[in-house]
Amino acid sequence: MSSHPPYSLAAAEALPASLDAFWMPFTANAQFKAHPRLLTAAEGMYYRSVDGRRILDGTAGLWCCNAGHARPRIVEAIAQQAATLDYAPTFQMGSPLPFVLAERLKAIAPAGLEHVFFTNSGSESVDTAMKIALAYHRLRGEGQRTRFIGREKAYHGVGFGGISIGGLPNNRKWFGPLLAGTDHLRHTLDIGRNAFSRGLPTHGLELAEDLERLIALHDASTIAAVFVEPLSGSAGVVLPPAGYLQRISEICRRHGILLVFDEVITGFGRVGKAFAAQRFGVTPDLMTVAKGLTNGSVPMGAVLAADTVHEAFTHGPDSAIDFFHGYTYSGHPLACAAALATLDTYAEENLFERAITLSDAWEHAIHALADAPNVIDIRNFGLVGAVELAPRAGAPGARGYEVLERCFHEGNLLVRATGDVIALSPPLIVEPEQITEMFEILERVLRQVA
Ligand code: PXG
Ligand code: PLP
Repeated sequence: MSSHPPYSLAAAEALPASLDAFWMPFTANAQFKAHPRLLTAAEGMYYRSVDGRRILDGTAGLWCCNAGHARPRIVEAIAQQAATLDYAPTFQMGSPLPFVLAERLKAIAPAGLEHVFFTNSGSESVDTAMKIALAYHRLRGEGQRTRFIGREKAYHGVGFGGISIGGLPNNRKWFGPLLAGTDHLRHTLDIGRNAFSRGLPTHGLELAEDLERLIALHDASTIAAVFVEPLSGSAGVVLPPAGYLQRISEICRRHGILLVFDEVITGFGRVGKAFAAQRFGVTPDLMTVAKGLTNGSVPMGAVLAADTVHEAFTHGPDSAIDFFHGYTYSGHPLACAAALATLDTYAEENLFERAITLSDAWEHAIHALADAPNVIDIRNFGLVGAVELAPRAGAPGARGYEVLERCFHEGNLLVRATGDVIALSPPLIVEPEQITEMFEILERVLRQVA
């Protein structure tokens, strides 16, 4: 007999006997386990903590619960689907829901993005998009196009491909030589010229010309694809200067280079349209998504591919496998059910528009923190915001972390801290009064933190 009790809801709501064995991702494990922050339940805009407090969710979990928590349609869809078809293979087999979901995604995607490859996360979506790009060029007789261009400060997940094109030094330096043949555009964060911009920064369009420099260096004929986040979240919210994405797109087109938008954070209403591509009026060749696809409820990601890209894969005999790639859980029935119910919820409640409807209130509330202690920049776009703090001398990140801790324990507010940048990205169901409340709490905390 095991001394471990069976699963029960009570176990999911109680402080575990030991925190030892779970090796937590992207976490200072020792620090966390000495002072844990455990969430045990969630509904709407609020989490509940293990000590019974109601915590206002300022971050939609990790940028994923765009419709808020425990939404009835989604809960019901997952439960019904689990009891009906728990799993079905998608290699040389199928089940209905991935086909239905792919059509739904095509219907809300930018025109031309007509084919959907399912993954289980943003990281897998990025890996998948890189492989589609390489195979696409090879199928068209341009197999020498193997180079990928990413960007400084970019986050493209944690696979070897994603960290190779990514631009966060801590995520790269531990892991050896990475994927060969990558290069990086300069990032677009320029606090010197753009501090406290409301919405997109006006300075920095010329940074798009950095792509011409890399093309001149490597020659276009060696470059498979350029990956960019329309706005980067993980790096501490870095916005594209006005016109920048259009310019990157023009340069890619002119040189036969595929443009990939990594919309893992920006997808599903975060910036006021289904996808940032639509908000910015730029259509990429490939788009990676995850997170908000299922409202965070069941892991799932996808790559949306332009018909022009997919078409290159269709010339073999009918009996030939067209793409040697896939995951055991590509198109998992539970994830598909969750995604379909999520898209229903987004549509019924017009949630994609709310990031525009609420953006004046959001912008006003976040910029009211400009005079709080140590604030050196404030950035906002859609329902995304960041308050950047000056680092403490010799202790980068310490001030940001203290703000996160105090917001959680004293303010009952969940925020993200990336170094000394406090990021907010609430569920799109947020009410104007909750926006006001969030920034009142944050301001109070900022005034307490030296
Ligand atoms: N691309 C982008 C643009 C992302 O933001 C990924 C890929 C990877 O997705 P997965 O599902 O493999 O984690 C992401 C994920 C943060 C934070 O604090 C951001 C992410 C994940 C965790 C934390 O900003 N983004
Ligand atoms: N490792 C082994 C030994 C496997 O058999 C498989 C899949 O069959 C994998 C890894 C890949 O797992 P997944 O398809 O969940 O990514």
